[in-house]
Amino acid sequence: MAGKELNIEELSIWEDAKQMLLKAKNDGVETAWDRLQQQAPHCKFGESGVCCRICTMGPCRVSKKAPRGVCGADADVIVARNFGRFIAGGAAGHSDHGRDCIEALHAVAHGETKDYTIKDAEKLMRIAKEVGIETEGREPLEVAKDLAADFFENYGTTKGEVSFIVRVPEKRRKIWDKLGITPRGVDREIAEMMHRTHMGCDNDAANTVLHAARTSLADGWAGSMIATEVSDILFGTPTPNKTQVNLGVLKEDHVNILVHGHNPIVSEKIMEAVNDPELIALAKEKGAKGINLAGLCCTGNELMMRHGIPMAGNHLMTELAIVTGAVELIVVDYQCIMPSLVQVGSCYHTKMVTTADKARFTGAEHIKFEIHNGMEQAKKVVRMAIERFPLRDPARVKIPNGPVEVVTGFSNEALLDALGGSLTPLIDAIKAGKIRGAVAIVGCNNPKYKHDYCNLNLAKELIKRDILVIVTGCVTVAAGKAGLLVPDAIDQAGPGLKEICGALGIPPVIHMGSCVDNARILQLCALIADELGVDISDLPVAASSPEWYSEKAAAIGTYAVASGIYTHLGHPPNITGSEVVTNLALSGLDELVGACFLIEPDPFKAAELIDERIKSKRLALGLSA
Ligand code: BF8
Ligand code: SF4
Repeated sequence: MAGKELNIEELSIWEDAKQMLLKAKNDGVETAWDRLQQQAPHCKFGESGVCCRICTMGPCRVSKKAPRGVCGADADVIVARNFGRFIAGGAAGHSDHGRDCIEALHAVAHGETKDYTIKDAEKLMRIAKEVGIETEGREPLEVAKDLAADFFENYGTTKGEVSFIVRVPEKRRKIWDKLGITPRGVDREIAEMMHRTHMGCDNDAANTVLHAARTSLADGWAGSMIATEVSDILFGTPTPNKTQVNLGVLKEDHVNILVHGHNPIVSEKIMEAVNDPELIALAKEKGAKGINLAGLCCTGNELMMRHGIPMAGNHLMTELAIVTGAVELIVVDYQCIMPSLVQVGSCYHTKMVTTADKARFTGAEHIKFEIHNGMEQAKKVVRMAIERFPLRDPARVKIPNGPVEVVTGFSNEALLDALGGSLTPLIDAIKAGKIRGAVAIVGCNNPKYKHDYCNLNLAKELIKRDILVIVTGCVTVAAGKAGLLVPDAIDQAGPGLKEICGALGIPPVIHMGSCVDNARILQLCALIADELGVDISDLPVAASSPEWYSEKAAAIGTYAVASGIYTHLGHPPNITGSEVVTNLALSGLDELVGACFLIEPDPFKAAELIDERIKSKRLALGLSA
């Protein structure tokens, strides 16, 4: 390890993380924090977005001394192109995940698999009707065929606009139409982004940024939204349930299996396989008391939302979960899986299994999951985990104590149920100023921050101010570990929020799922805007990703802004080398789409600034501040 010794106290706010960081150090295991130190200081050209590698006349890095690349592109063009491709990467991730879900729905509808079924036929019919498919007197499987076909069309170009455009408030649609950013199709916008950013195409930074917005909208209102809705149809729409979070959910006397990644197509089958009586008997034969399944990151969020499977941790806990020495196997699909997990696993007895051809890791075992063999493959994986239990070295096992209770499962359907069937109580509470607004805190960890410090403190500050917080993605575990995801947390909320959440029996911080589930939040905002007869940008709402790291998080932030939601980020994307792009992000977009980005690393200051924005929106609606 290069550089000065890391001060563990400074790396994370959590006891379980700190214990494992110490153990990692003693066990000689390298973590993301060590590698961050090796990478620092970061290249300033890359950081500000002015390094271009788009053609072989370069690479070019522009500066005051050399303000244009070989082709003549200036900093604005280079930054906009890099940003556009960054957004395309994120949109591709969420949306390709969505496509995998449609493939499963298609296979179920056409009788090509017995491993997956339709768990929520009511939702299937409801969604089909919403996007204009005939449902009267038809069998669910017949409707599912049409719905899968319709959703596949959202990826191509023949429709001219994505199916869930029907959910977008009228005023918002007009804004998009006027700017020419109504999303036509997922693949079309992503491919066009790649085309525009080839040398010699879109050389107007603002124009490129607008297409980045369009690309992100195809993610939010199509790719991610489809992933969420199809997952609900196939695996059930979440309803409130209780479970636990942090590394203490691992069990010393059980075979421990972790699921990591994003698509429930894999994790759902693993969950079923760990309940297989034959496999449980085998685990006992090998000396374990049973099989324990826990989630990491977004696929963990999916299982937690729908089935109350406990979560071991978020992004920066993935390496540390293996450092417990108690994990027999980690099974992954795709996205946000650090390649280092293979190396960390090899320091213990932990096997890493990959399941998707598009996300293979050298050194991991590949067990390919397909729609027709998901169950068989899941059993293989679980059996492999059990076989490894005798290899565990008890002397190297340390599981931090004390998992924390959480309540999860707040789909929009469940939220409506909790509200007694209509949005009216929520809207009345907003009008009365008891709930002053709502903020979705979403996304990641990033070792550049003290782990979860910003995620947690922003959530705490907001609920104190009677602002309802909704969490998705890795922020969920932060909120959960701090005890904010239980009804008792109303004691930490302001008086109005405390009263309303207390009466409804819900926590002041509501878990709405994984990162694709941010689409649920878009839908909720649209429903509230429609109810009030206003645009989404008129609502006293905001989004935030304090510790974000990924292309996907940037795509989410961009579609939130393009949908009219003011969005806070702890740090900017790599755009600061361009005045045009930076000004657009921080203010120009406000005039164009009614929302912009706020960059603020300090969670307390961010809370203040978000609160200011919420105040101004409330006043504009004729409500008290
Ligand atoms: O999609 S919050 S670290 S796991 S990118 Fe990744 Fe960020 Fe976690 Fe899920 Ni979302
Ligand atoms: Fe350089 Fe232009 Fe090529 Fe980029 S596209 S590498 S700026 S010559």
